[in-house]
Amino acid sequence: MKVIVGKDLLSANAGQAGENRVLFNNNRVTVINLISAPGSGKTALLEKTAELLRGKLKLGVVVGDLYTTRDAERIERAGVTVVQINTEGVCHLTADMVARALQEVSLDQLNLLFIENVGNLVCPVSFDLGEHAKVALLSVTEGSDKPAKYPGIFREAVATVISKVDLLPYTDFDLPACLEEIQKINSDQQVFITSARTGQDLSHWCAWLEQLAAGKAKGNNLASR
Ligand SMILES: Nc1nc2c(ncn2[C@@H]2O[C@H](COP(=O)(O)OP(=O)(O)O)[C@@H](O)[C@H]2O)c(=O)[nH]1
Ligand SMILES: [Mg+2]
Repeated sequence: MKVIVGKDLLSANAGQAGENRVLFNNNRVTVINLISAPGSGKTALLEKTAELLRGKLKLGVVVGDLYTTRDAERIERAGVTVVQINTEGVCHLTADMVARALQEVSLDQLNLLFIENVGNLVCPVSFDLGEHAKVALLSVTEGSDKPAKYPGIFREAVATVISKVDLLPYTDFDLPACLEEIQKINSDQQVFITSARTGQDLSHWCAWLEQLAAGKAKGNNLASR
């Protein structure tokens, strides 16, 4: 009997991730793996980002979801090329799933590709998809203790987007404590304090994306380009 242990799965994934990265680099497209808990506002952020970057960067999105195509339909309405991956219950995207989705994308037409990972703060962190940068997103309705409880994603991310700050007055989210915790885990990252509802800080977020796409902001794997 052949037993496949987690380590084998991860090394097979790393091989495909490397191939994805070569493809991204050859097409000069910068790729972000967006990771957060379900419902924290990934799709809402991408809808707004697509509006704000229209005419500035050519954007594409690969959306991972367990079953539905609802997010892809929302992002498509914002006028962006979208490919949906249904993982059929798997709690994270793999490099192989992304490679198949890429067959549907004209990478040479894009400057920036977002991969909206499956809503989960743990599993997606272990699976390199070939991206140049991981971005974490945390909404104020989730509680300010989440960076301390799930440090993996905040350690890996080059930027953290704190979302739904329009809801701050209705929560017990301790923003200074949360920022301090993120700083303790990874002092070398950008933090954006945003609302997709009011547009707060989205201009800074989009300016940073433009810099990242131009190779002027730091990514996890941009040096390899
Ligand atoms: N008030 C408020 N609601 C938001 C914001 N961003 C997202 N939402 C809402 O939060 C819910 C989940 O958002 P969605 O983008 O689907 O989250 P995802 O599962 O991470 O992609 C939706 O009802 C959104 O309208 C925000 O900045 N402020
Ligand atoms: Mg979504």
